[in-house]
Amino acid sequence: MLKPRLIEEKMLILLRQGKISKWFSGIGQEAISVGVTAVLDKEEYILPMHRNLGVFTSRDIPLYRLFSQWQGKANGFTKGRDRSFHFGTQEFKIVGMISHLGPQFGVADGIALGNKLKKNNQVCAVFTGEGGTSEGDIHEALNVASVWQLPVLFCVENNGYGLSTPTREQYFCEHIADRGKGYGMESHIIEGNNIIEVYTKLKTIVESMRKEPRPVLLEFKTFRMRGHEEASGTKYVPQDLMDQWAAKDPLENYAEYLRNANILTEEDEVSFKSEIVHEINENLDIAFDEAEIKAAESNELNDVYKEFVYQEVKENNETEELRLIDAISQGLKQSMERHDNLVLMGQDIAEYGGVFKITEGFVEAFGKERVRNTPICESAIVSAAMGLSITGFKAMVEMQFADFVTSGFNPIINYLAKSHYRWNEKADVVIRMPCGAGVGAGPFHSQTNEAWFTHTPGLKVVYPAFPYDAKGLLATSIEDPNPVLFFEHKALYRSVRQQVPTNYYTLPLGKAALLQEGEDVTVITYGAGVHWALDTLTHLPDVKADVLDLRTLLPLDTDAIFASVKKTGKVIILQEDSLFGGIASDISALISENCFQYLDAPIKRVASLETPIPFASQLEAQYLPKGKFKQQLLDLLHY
Ligand SMILES: Cc1ncc(C[n+]2csc(CCOP(=O)(O)OP(=O)(O)O)c2C)c(N)n1
Repeated sequence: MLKPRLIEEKMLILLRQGKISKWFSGIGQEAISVGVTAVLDKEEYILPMHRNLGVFTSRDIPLYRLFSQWQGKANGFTKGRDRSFHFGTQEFKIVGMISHLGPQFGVADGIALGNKLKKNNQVCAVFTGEGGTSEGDIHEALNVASVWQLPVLFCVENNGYGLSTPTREQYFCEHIADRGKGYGMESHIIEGNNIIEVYTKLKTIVESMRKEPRPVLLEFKTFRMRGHEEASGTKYVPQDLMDQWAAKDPLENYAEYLRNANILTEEDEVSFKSEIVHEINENLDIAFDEAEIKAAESNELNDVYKEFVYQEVKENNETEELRLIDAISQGLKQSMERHDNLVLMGQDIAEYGGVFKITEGFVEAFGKERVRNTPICESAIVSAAMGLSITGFKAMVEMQFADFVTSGFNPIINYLAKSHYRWNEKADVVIRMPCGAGVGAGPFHSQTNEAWFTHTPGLKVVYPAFPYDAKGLLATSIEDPNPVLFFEHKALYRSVRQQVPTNYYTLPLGKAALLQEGEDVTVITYGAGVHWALDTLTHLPDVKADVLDLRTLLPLDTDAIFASVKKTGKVIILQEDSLFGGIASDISALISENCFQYLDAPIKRVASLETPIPFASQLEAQYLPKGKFKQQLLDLLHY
């Protein structure tokens, strides 16, 4: 406890000197971080927040590495890409926070699930403040942990304020621990400023959790003695409250206890302090002497994705006719056979087989541990997939409908997509997205929302149009350790058939398919658009078109696009999504920047109306671009 306290005191001085950028203080809360960490084994994961310096020091991270991290230097943990405690390290089994707080609980669920599947009897601990407990992600994760009986120690540090918001404006029950009952979860209130209580209570709880895996909710009563971060101050905190809690300082009280018990002498105290101060100064010198990070674009770009060397697995000669849905199901099944660390999660995917029946029969083949029904909680499940990946599993999450991904948006964008860039940690997760209109399903079961993800570096986006592609691309998406959004068009599930190899085979991501060749015009499309384009062209036998099925949107096969445009000089891009901000716009911009001199006409984009997707079939048909495509194509050819 003394070490984080002395580090903080030093940091407050450096902050005033402008030598570090920001400081979130845990002064007065050290007993919680230190006590929890002391109870866990070093192999057990801890997921701390912004006031848990004691977790990092108790795991014996060399201090110069922490100091470098805070100064944005290379000896830190993020190559200068993220600040303060926003980092993880597999070496020390710490998974640091993202600013959004809540997803940490779901990630802890995933780590605990990994531990449970490995039957290693490990417990993991995750932290949040009482403010964070108001987030939906937290409620979802607590519920999942309870339903799955995951061995997570959920540590809520109730320190009186969330930024300036007092507890009375944050929640309306007496104790946060009372919520345990609602989740069917054991919970305890712990005097967070008393290291002996923290340690002894936790020791009993953790030992019992290792024997009998289950989640436990802990509310640590404590107080935030300084501002939310240093600059914001504590003017809104009544002085008597400050005084009351100052008298409960965990360090002072423990020191006094040790003195009274004749364990700690004055000389000990002096020598402990000087030893630590010496260690701090020595390590600070190392960090200050370290060179500043040099900016190099290629370094940054190279770390967005984990390197993945595509391994071609060849198809055999035996084929069978499959619908798109069967090909996906078969591909997924063969991936389950190939990767015994692959875990599937989704609503109703177990005995029921999923709403589209893609996983029908999977429970019988692979068991309920690997084919997991989830509660309705997309955020916690996506976060749990991240946690599984951290413990060496592969995870596939089935969105019941792609539309519902909005409820899991935060961890996809902020956790999965950014982890490798931030702290070199892969997110070995595939999210399957049954998407698309044309099935009379209205605004919330029809969207094709790939553009929300193609905009986000760190994600891959795959969007096959045929059974053969879908099977091979799904296999590769699962092999790839990076997070992949895998779009499956519902209207194609049962309407498109193809001869598909029966064995497990892979296809490379980032390669478009030239479906037919012609000199007049290039048609660029994907998903249902491919079928609309091919269908339109069968009615225009005189039009000689290159039809390029993109198959993968991120990475995008710009070589194939440019080669075709350079050949034909005319290009039309057909996308099912509404126009503005869709990928057709970016493809158009890329073509105009790279192939302008080859163009014989303006680039055309054809897309859906700028409205939500309507239900009634006449309205939906008007919304979708299929009807407009033919005329737009003819206009382009006559330009
Ligand atoms: C989703 C989200 N909303 C708002 C914030 C801004 N924010 C960061 S920490 C914080 C207060 C957190 O309070 P609490 O969870 O009680 O933890 P404490 O800071 O008191 O330790 C707020 C509002 C954020 N980081 N993320």
